[in-house]
Amino acid sequence: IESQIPLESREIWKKFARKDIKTKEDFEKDFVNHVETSLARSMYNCDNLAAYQASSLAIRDKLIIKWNQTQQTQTMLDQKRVYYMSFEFLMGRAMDNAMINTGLRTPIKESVSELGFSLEDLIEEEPDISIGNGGLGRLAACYLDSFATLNYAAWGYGIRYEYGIFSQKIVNGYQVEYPDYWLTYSNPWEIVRTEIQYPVDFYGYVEEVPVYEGATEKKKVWVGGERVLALAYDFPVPGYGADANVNNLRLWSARPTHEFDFAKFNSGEYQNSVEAQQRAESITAVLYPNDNFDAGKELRLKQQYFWVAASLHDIIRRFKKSKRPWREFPDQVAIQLNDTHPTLCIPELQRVLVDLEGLSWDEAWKIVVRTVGYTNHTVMQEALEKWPLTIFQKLLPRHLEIIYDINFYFLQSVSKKFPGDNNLMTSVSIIEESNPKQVKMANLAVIGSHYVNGVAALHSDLIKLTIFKDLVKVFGGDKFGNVTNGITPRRWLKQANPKLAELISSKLGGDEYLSDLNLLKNLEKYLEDKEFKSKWQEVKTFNKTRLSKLVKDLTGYEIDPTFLFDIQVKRIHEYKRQQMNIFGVIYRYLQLKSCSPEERKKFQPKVSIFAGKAAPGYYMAKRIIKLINNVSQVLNNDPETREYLQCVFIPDYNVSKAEIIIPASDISEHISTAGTEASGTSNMKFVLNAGLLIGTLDGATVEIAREIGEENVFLFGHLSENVDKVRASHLFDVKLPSSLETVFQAIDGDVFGDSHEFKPLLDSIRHHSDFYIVSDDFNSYLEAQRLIDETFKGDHDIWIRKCITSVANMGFFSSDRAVEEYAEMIWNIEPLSK
Ligand code: NBG
Repeated sequence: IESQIPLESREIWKKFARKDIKTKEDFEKDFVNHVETSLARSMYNCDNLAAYQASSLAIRDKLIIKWNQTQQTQTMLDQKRVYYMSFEFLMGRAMDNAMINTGLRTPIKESVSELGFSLEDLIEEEPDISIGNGGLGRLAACYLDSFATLNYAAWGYGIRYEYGIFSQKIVNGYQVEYPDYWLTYSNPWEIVRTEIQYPVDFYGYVEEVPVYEGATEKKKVWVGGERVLALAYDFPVPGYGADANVNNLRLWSARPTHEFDFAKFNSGEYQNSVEAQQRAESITAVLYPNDNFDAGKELRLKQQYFWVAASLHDIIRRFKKSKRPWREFPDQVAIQLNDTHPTLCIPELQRVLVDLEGLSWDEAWKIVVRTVGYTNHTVMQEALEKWPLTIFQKLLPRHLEIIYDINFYFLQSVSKKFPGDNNLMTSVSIIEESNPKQVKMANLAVIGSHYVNGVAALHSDLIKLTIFKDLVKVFGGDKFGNVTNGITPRRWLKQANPKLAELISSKLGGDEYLSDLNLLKNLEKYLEDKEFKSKWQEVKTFNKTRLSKLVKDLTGYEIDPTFLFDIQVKRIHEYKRQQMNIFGVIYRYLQLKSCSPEERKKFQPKVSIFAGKAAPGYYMAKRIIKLINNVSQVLNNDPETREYLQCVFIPDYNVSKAEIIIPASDISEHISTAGTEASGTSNMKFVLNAGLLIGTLDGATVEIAREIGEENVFLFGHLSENVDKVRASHLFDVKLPSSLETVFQAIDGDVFGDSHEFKPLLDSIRHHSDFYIVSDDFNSYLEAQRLIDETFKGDHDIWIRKCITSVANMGFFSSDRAVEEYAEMIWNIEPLSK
């Protein structure tokens, strides 16, 4: 590696090279140092916040040393690199994870205590890094953990939103949104790279210029109309294990260029000229709070281009250092599109290669396609990104032309292969001839990449039969495949559930299973081990008690850890059917009310726990939250029934709350209309934490049932292949089962507050054709619930065996396995040799 430092000076550098933290003393020294200098505080003036910050800075220093080594190794080996482009990263908290992954948690805990603090308190000081909406953003975070752990040269690229997903408060049962300004106390985990800034242009026009000075032949170039700077912030991502890599997550922040518009400046419009520049920063100000829904706002397209342009600039700069010819670009670079949000990578790379680097169209296009892979995360129409041509034309005029050309050449090849098939042409075209005309980003992503994958087996089959049916005709089925999602056992077992991890380690003789999750299989040997099983139960009770405390703190309700904990936590969405869950709760309540005190005793006591955010503009989802809260109020205050049934809504669901909630479940609900949930990943987290599932055969739940045995999952509901037929059967007239009828009558009768508030919710089922087939699945759902009660109440040993068997067979769902599949099948890379 090149160095500017003269040979004779290097000895000094080496002598004073920063040493790694190895002992408690190393940490304590760094801690005090950071309190006194970085934070300008002292032992007389150090609260928990300062102690958290000093600890983080000390740990971050350690990560940076490894990070530097990793980057040097990667540069030296000069192997292919992967760039994971994700518009969202739901990282959660960093400190606990960094301590666990580096193996320093125990010594640091002791050090912190010697220094006069409690580690648990310090961990609580850290705000979540919540720059994502839900599963898609958390998946990206799990993959980063696996990239580093498995030693891949793989970076994440995203946006450093100043406001993450809003924080949710519940006021009178309604969701109220508050801004999540997570940078209030600065962020000790990021390193601002003031030396890495790239200009990004928007608007302007396309001009024809000579291919070289004086030439008659012309080429098109874009003349941007507004310029902002993209400034890099780096987040070190530590792999698990003492020697693991520390990789990078690079997030871009928008800044003004500080170049005044001199025309304005001189005409006395100084104020306007500066103000326009300051607006630059709004580009990365806020994350759009929609999950699985496309709102099509211009600022969002601006965010997407800003991020894509900066990232590609960075990637290309790194590639150019190796002085290789362009055709080797795909051998050195793999770009993975996490959903269609970064699809502009395709026209932008084509633009750079053709307009700026002078490659021919065909040469460039081959490079683009070989470089890019696309992961699809939804089949739902309302979530597919489409941009009106008018917005595109204004913001990115040259990119639109390039997209037209891509489409032109593509359709030409289609018409050669399928002459006269106009329907096919319309369906595969990148441009939708609607009013207004739109760019279909998913089609562009498929056409411009060499491989397309879905995120669970069922979903990957479905996209081939639905949204990409015609593109499969054109490209053949081999371009489409599956990589089932995974989760990192470091965060979702060791960090979230330390007691269970400890128990497992004690039986498996160490922590190796955390980096080779298939080793969990050995737990099956202990199915007959009474002592093990009773410890297993103790862990569950501990986790349920831990959650009860959180519930008390956040809602004021006291829930009883001996109850069955039935949990549904995820974004609130009609397709995820929280409404069906709450109708089930109401049904149970009405049953309890209608029977004698003696009969009531036969019921399995249960608490239904909900959490999740609704997109601020999603009316129905907000009604569902209100209904849950109203039901909760009635149930928890009813002296006749509350010993048997309670209900709580935990506000402001996020990653750090998930770490407490998930290990406490007996049952969790994954009850989407079959065929709508692409994968789901909390289903994996719940099972790994020794809870059972109630679910439809949807997304990855299908594969979970395959791995752990169908007898260990409470399955119900119509299968995805029948959903269309079922829907069609009640297009005009929905017949409610009497169970649901009873529930609706109670709601209509104001038992849970003013029924007007819930009318739209009920009407969408009884009068508006029940798109999510709640009425059709309801009885089967109740039956599955009945079976759960019976099993839980019965011989508890059977329940525990089910849980142990399930955990033992979860190896497949490690994000390590998922990432290895991407590496082999799509990126063609090997882990770095150390
Ligand atoms: C979501 C799906 C989930 C899936 C995650 C991660 C989008 C567009 N899709 O089912 O709804 O688990 O992606 O793949 O957010």
